[in-house]
Amino acid sequence: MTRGKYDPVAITAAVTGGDVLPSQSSAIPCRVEDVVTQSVAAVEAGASVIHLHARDDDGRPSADQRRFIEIVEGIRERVDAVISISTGGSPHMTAEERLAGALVTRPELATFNLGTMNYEGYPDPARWPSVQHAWEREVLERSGTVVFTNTLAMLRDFAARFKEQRITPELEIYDLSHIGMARYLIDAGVLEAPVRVQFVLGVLGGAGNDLEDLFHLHATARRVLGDDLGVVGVAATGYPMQFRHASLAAGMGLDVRVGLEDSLRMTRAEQAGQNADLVEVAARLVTLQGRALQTPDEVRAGLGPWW
Ligand code: KMH
Ligand code: ZN
Repeated sequence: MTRGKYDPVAITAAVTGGDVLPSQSSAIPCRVEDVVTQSVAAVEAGASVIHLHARDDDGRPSADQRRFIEIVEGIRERVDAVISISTGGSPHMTAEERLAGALVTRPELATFNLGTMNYEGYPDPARWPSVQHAWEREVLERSGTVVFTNTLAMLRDFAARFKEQRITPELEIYDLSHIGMARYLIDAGVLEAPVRVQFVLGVLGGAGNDLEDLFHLHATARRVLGDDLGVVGVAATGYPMQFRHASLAAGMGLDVRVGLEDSLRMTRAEQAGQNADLVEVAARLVTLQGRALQTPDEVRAGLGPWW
């Protein structure tokens, strides 16, 4: 799908994630109330999609269905937003744990990860943050051994479960091989086209984080998926690439994702105080380029009757 020069784009706020460690920033929301409050503020700052993971109160990634329900209900009571639940969860979770949140919250969207890969958040011990929680130390010590498992059998199973629940999959594309897998799954009737895609730049184990990496992935997806390529979004990790890719994506008419899941900083020296700070920057980058922000209903209209 190609958008026109002035067509609106959507901003997703990825508010907490499962990879960043709470000790890296006190802004990362962990408790249910904090995730809800930050999500509401992100919507008020211009986000129309909220991408959610859940955490325990001490910040450990959680598959607790009750917490997911409380978060989603809390957001829906206060604002209109498209809900996107992670089924990536954390590479340390089982497949059932990863599916748990999406299956109980009736979200419009859930993430759909396309391949097994190395997935390294903290490869360099010299740069490990000092941590407050024992579980964070365990995560750091597992660095170098982390595999994000997404077998073909899992993909078939996740797709079938999404279909039962009428959840639109958002295909997370970290590298070129994931485009080939998307093509295979469409041809095999596992996924229905047009597929919604998000490029995820800068995960160690996936593609790089340069602007050229986005051009290359996008051109390849257009060639391989053709008319089966639907709405495309971009998520890039770290400062300054989150903002550079947000700007580029908006210029290209692609959706934009920002949030503390992907980057903790406003400048090299300053941490974001909350997700809404990052969304405000993204909204400015979008609107400065002559594009409006899509409303949640405009995003819903683009989901299509696929599932
Ligand atoms: N944490 C991001 C790098 C998911 O949740 O399934 C990728 C992500 C995928 O958001
Ligand atoms: Zn995520």
